[in-house]
Amino acid sequence: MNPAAILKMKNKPVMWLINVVIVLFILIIVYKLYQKFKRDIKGSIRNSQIEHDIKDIVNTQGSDPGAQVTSNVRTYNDADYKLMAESLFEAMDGLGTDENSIFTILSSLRTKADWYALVDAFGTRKTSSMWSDFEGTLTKWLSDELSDSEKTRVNQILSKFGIARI
Ligand SMILES: [Ca+2]
Repeated sequence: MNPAAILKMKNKPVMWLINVVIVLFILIIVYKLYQKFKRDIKGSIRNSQIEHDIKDIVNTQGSDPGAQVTSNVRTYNDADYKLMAESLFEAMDGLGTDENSIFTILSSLRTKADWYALVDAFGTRKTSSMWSDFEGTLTKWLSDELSDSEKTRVNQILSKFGIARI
């Protein structure tokens, strides 16, 4: 056997291992992308349901815009804040941002207590994106997702409750 042939045989397991690693790597990427795709589809279905529910909440409970509500009173129930928080998260998590949903939800708040209840319901959330491990409160999420002019708009909405800027 000539030296070149021996070298070739010696290199074979190494090449084989490299190939296995490459194939595994590709499989992991494909699996990750598939998971993300599945999550996005589920998210958008849930999103439209939530949007519908939010409209219901706003329509049924927002029927008396002239009513003067004290700032320390929550004007929604816990399930509503949860739904709003979920909807805000869906609007911000992943690629892009659904600014209109954000403005709609924030505009539906009526008191300072509503805002704090929403912040509580949101808690601290971690992005589901595989490219980032961003984590934060509602305020942190909003200031991360929105442009300067959008932040100004949010601050205008929140300023009527005397809430510090996001
Ligand atoms: Ca986003």
